[in-house]
This record gives sequence, C-alpha cells and structure tokens, in this order.
Amino acid sequence: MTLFTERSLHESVEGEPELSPETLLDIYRFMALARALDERMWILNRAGKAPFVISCQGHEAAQVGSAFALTKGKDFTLPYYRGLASVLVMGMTPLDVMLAVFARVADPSSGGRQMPAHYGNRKHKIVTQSSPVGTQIAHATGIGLAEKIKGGDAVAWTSFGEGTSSQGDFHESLNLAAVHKLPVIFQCENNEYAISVPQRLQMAISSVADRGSGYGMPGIAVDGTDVLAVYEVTRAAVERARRGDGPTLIESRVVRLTAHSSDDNERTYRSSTELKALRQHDPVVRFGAYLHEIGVLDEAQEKQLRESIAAEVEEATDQAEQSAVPEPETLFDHVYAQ
Ligand SMILES: Cc1ncc(C[n+]2csc(CCOP(=O)(O)OP(=O)(O)O)c2C)c(N)n1
Ligand SMILES: [Mg+2]
Repeated sequence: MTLFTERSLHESVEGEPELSPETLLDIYRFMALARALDERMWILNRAGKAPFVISCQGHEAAQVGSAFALTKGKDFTLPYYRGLASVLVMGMTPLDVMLAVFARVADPSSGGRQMPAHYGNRKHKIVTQSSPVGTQIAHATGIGLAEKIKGGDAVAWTSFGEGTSSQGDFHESLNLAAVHKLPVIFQCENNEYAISVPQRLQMAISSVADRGSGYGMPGIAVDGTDVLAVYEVTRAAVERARRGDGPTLIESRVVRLTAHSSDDNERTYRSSTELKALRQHDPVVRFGAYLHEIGVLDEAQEKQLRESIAAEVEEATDQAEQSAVPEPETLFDHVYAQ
C-alpha cells in the first residue's frame, strides 16, 4: 500500500498551524543539510575513508517534520540508524556526525567506538540505540514511565522501520506504554523494505498504523514525504502525550532512495523502473518546489542556501578527518570494569 498523497503542500490540513516563512525555510535547510551530509558520507565510503553508511535519503520529511514538533532540550529523542535528519534538528552538528563517520576520539556518540549511525548525545537528550533493531523502542517506553513517575511533561519520541515493527520489543513496548498512558511517540518510518524483504513478506497487514488499535492507542498513517503533514500529526501526538492521554503510533510512509546500506546491492532485488519511480517522491525536491510555489524561496536564496550547506559539509568533513583517533591503549575502556 502506498499512501503518497497528491495534496499540494499548502492545502491546509485541519488544524494545521501557520508556520512563518522563517520556520519553513529552517525546515527546508535541515532537510537539505541532511541530504548533503548523507551524500558526502557515500562519497567517503566509496573513497575508502568511511567504513559504513546507512542513509536517511527519502526519510528527511518524516524526520524533520516530527522533530520540529518536539521541544529541544526537553523532549527525549531515541532515533534509529536512519535518523540523521532527526538528530540534526535536535541539536547534533555536522561535525558531531562526521566525527563518528571517521571514528574519531571526539565523536560524541561513542568516542569512535561504535559503528557510525548509532546517534547519541547526552546534552541534547538523544539516546543511543543498540545494533539489534528495536531496542530503542523499549528504552523510549522506559523513559516515558520515568517521566510519568517524576510528574514531568517531557515526551519520548522514538523511530524505527516497518520491519522492526514485527520484533517483540515493539509489541511489548507499545502495550506497556498504552496500559500506563505513557508520554511516548512511536514513529514507524515505513519504506516498504527490511533490507531486501518487501513489506508483503514481513506482515499480513498493509498498514503498520493498524497495529496501534491492538494496544489501545491511535495509529495514524501519514504521507511521510509531506513534511508539513508529519509535523501536524506529530504535534497532535505531542499535545496528547503532554496532557497525560498516552502514546501514539505514527506510520510515516517514506521512500528509501538508496540501497539498505553501503554493504548492500539493491539491484539484486529492486528493478530500475522501481528505483526511478521512487525519485518522484523525493521529499526534499517536493518541499523545495512548494517553497518556490508560495514565494518563500527564490532561485538566488536557493543558491545561497546550497552554497552555505556545501561549505558546512566541507568544513565538518575536513575538521573530523584531521581530528585525533582514539589512543590504542584505550581500546578496553568501558569494556571491562576497571
Ligand atoms: C534483531 C535484529 N535482527 C536483524 C538485524 C539485521 N538488520 C539490520 S537492519 C535490518 C532491516 C530493518 O528493516 P526496517 O525495520 O524496515 O528498517 P529500514 O532499514 O528499512 O529503515 C535488519 C534485518 C538486526 N540489526 N537486529
Ligand atoms: Mg523498512
């Protein structure tokens, strides 16, 4: 099932708040920055400088739209490995990201010890995930429970793929969060593949959102290539969570514009026709076209934005590459009790 809407982005959905031109441009800047950083990582990988890449390309609207509905410094973000755009909005810098790509000692996620794309940053309340998919979903429910016990009104937002929604962690976490009305937002970024396995071979239902009702929470499917639609449904979920009414499951229907990872050859399971068709749903192109259409962005501004992003990516790459690698004698730090 695809859920890509034909809705022009400016046809307002019910209750959609007016966003200022500055905010719209900020949203676009984060989407374009995530894309540019991601593209640079692939180049570094193919040049033999970065060990591994797993992309957010095609997921930018789902991630930026939802992150803009959260409050930086207050809410908890528990992203999955495709969450580059999510973590940039929530406070990580291109340099933070590149330090992990090059496994440098200053990498805030793990000091250069974990694979890239395991985003974590205590300062920004970004909680790292483990490599087994779905562990972060249980952590989000746990943080939601702690927040409820403490009487705070922060929310825990977590993301994962549709393949992961068949893991036990997903079901246990949604159940507990619904029973105790915890302030958690579960964002499934459904790109219709778990590596090479298509959705029809992963589950016997067409929409992950349907799983919400089995646990007693709203399950909302949204066009995840429509940044404003994702912003709106997440904003409603945040309000619901802060009111104490409990969790929401959001299924953002996205496209995976790249292979699963830099170690995957998608041509063995996706036809060139399919790959070409996906490009019509590129969320960055879509939002850029909308901003031009409503007069918020013109050619000159677009050029300036692209140049400043290119410079930012360049600087982050150079700085990270030149920064120190971990000392060999620290190899066993944090592995065994000292
Ligand atoms: C528990 C577990 N099983 C298998 C894997 C290997 N694996 C890594 S990513 C992935 C696909 C996950 O697909 P999905 O949840 O749809 O996320 P997507 O990569 O499509 O965004 C698999 C099977 C893993 N990391 N952890
Ligand atoms: Mg998937």
